[in-house]
Amino acid sequence: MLRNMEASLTARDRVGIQDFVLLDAYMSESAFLDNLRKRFHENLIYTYIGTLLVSVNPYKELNIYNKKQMDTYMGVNFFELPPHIYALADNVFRTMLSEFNNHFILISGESGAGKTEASKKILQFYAVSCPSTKLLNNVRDRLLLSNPVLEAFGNAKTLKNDNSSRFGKYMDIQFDHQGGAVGGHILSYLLEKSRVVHQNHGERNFHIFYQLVEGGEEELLRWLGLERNCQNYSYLVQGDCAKVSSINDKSDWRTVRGALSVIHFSESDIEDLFGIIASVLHLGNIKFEADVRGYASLNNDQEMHWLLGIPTQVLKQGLTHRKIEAKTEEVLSPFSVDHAVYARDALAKAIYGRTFNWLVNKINESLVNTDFSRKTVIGLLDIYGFEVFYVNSFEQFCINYCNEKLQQLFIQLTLKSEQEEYEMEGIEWEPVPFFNNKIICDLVEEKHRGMISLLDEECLRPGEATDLTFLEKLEETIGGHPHFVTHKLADIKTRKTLDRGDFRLLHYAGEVTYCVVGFLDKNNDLLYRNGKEVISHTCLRLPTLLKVMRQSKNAIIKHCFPSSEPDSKKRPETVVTQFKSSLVGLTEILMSKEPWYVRCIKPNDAKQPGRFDDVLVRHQVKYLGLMEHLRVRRAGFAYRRKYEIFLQRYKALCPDTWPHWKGTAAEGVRCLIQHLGYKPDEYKMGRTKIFIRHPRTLFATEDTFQVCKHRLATRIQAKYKGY
Ligand code: AD9
Ligand code: MG
Repeated sequence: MLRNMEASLTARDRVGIQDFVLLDAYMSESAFLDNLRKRFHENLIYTYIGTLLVSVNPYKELNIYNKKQMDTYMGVNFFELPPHIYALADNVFRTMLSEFNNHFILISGESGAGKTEASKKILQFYAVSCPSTKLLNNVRDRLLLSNPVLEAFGNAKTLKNDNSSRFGKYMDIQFDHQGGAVGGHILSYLLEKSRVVHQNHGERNFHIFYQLVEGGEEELLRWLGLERNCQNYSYLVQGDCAKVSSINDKSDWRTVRGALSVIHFSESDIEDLFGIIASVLHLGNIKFEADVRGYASLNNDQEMHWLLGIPTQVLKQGLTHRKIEAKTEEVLSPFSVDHAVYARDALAKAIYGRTFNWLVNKINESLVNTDFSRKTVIGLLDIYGFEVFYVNSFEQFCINYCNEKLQQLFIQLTLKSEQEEYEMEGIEWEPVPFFNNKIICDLVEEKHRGMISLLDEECLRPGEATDLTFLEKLEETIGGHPHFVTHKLADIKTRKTLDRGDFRLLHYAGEVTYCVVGFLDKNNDLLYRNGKEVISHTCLRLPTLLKVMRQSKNAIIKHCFPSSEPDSKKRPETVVTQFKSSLVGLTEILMSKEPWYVRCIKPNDAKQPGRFDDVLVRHQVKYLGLMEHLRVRRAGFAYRRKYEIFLQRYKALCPDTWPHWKGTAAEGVRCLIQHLGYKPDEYKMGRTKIFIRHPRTLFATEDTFQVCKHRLATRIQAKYKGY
């Protein structure tokens, strides 16, 4: 027995422990990091903190995601096998089936940490592990194939991640009472539309553009008037990296093209869809020059004739003029070159953004479940991670605000559930203090004084407000807030200076400096322009273009620009306010379900395998709240198990409970632990569970169990040798 224990201790030394709750020095961040590093170098990328799964991106293919592994994890108790994303997926699934309630898995971590990959692995696991019939298989295939399609249209190469999600995604998988996947529904959040017309150096536009140009069939490209060369398209080359070694646009095109057919896109849908993608590329190539009066005129209308089936003259006019309604007539007022470029880009973004929403709806139609019997769901939340770039803009502000909200939810739910469990089980405990990021959420979203309200207010001051007046307003109203910094107080608050047009937020995950340029414009969106150059928003709204789009022969465009849409009278909600409301909706969805967590960690910034950057990882461990989570798990009792499960596993260790215990499970457990010699302060008996204070106690029991199992197996082998 001693030798066995020694062997298991040596193994533990090498590969670390698989559940942080069992870590002796659980208060020490260094010990936490040591364990994570040890495991990472052994290709053990998963570690638990109780039922929370920590995952470190290996940046290389590991042979741990296959059918054999899935089979291994199917139906096995959570802690009985090494940590794995499949174990979590299986546990959620079985809990859902046995308790017949709804669950969600929140996958979080910064950009490139592995959230999207994790969500795909979970989906794949369900696709294989769920019961299968012809009907169910159809749903399964559509669920799986919605992924490459959405990634093609919603993901892009950024400096942080070659396949970065540029939209948030929440997917419900619906199960019948036998666990068959019968349907699904996807909610998408705030696509980063500005990428359509502008990419920073080293970044790309959305994958689909490159896939079409690189992989599209000759005939298709000819029909779309496209050449097989990304360099020819202005919207594809701004980041100067159309080709990326880790991305194969050609084969991705084939996958997407095949997937669209499976998800029930008709041939005419597909034609219309790629007509739109091509038209955005052509739109980007339209150049303007100043005519003799200084007004914009198209210097090249070669591409115009086919664009979305809109008469050339109408489109040309829409891009270079706005109609002003006078008392009795409409007057055409010409644009400057600058404004025409703006109108062109605004149109490209609007077309792409609306088409993306159409795509999500279309996928949802194919996932609709027609069986109205009661279902349970598992929701998967894979949303853009916390981002800090060299220059951070409105998009990063929204993304990081979203991450603040999710962190807040995590805090509420982990504290809440822990507290509730002790309460329900009738056990006393001492709450652990957390850094509560509510203060930052409030700073952003508080009514009247919050940043969102202030931004919206500025967007309502046509002709007067600019990005800089917005910044001034922030300074005036929230300048004294401990998490907000502008150049005036930068030296004092963060000991780092700031440019005049910047502000800094001290997020829960670290400091981010935002450049205020473009905030008003991006927040207004919807073919508006903010009046930075002395012109008011109202006169720069582009209702003319909306009307132009309604003349399109393309069915998707017709759908996306309906004639019922208000074009001038009612002002639509701003982007950030819409986003805020959608996050409120998301929080409500999540709060009504049982939570599970995958916390993803990025081991290095170079996207390289085998590199574990201590400083970078330590920072993530800190802001993901992993130490606090661990402390909460350990504060009261490190382990808790249902009496039935505990008894089932360890009953062989006591002659009174083996092989069958006649009384209740709780009585059986009491008898068992008395036999094992647990001291009274080492455990507590709750209403349905046993709570064990120190992991060492459980460890010892587990080791004894292993020895006993080994002895039993040897005895059985010896017995049957003679046969
Ligand atoms: V972002 O917020 O969308 O920018 P994610 O989603 O967190 O980000 P993603 O899942 O896209 O990151 O992972 C980034 C890259 O890391 C992937 O493209 C893979 O190349 C790599 N990766 C991530 N997880 C794994 C894994 N479990 N095994 C192998 C992985 N490679
Ligand atoms: Mg992602």
